Amino acid sequence: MAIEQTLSIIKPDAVGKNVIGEILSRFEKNGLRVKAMKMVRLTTEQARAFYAVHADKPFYNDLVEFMTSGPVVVSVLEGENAIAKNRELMGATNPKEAEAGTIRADYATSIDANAVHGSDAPETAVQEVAFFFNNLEVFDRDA
Ligand code: RTP
Ligand code: MG
Repeated sequence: MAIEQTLSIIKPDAVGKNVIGEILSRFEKNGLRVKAMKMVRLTTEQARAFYAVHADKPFYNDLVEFMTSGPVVVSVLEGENAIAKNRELMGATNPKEAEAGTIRADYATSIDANAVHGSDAPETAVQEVAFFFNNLEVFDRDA
């Protein structure tokens, strides 16, 4: 298994529910380390760019509106198989389908307000980390 980095976003609904710490704790308890972190409020332009891959989907405008509705916590998580591990901890996109004990099963409200984002592949992870952080903001493995 490879050591990977992945981008996590704690979405506005979860920040609003005051469960930032609960979610970060799940990452830490499951072998992921926080290597970079910040709280930001995305502009419409930034949210559109971040989710550009979904530009032709019917839910795109709602997604952009939701992601700009309040602050989010963006972090780089590192660990063995971090991309898949994070998505396993997140659970299915639709919280109604998310396995019990996953972040979305416990904290998501709906398919739109679904608590967290996680990169879905090595290429998107690299792109998404670079979208939010420069090299100086992502700390070394042992730091
Ligand atoms: P994410 O990108 O946020 O980690 O979520 P994901 O991979 O599980 O899901 P994805 O297909 O990439 O969709 C991105 C986000 O768009 C919203 N969505 N709404 N109404 C709908 O049918 C629908 N489908 C997706 C969700 O908020 C999803 O997280
Ligand atoms: Mg996705």
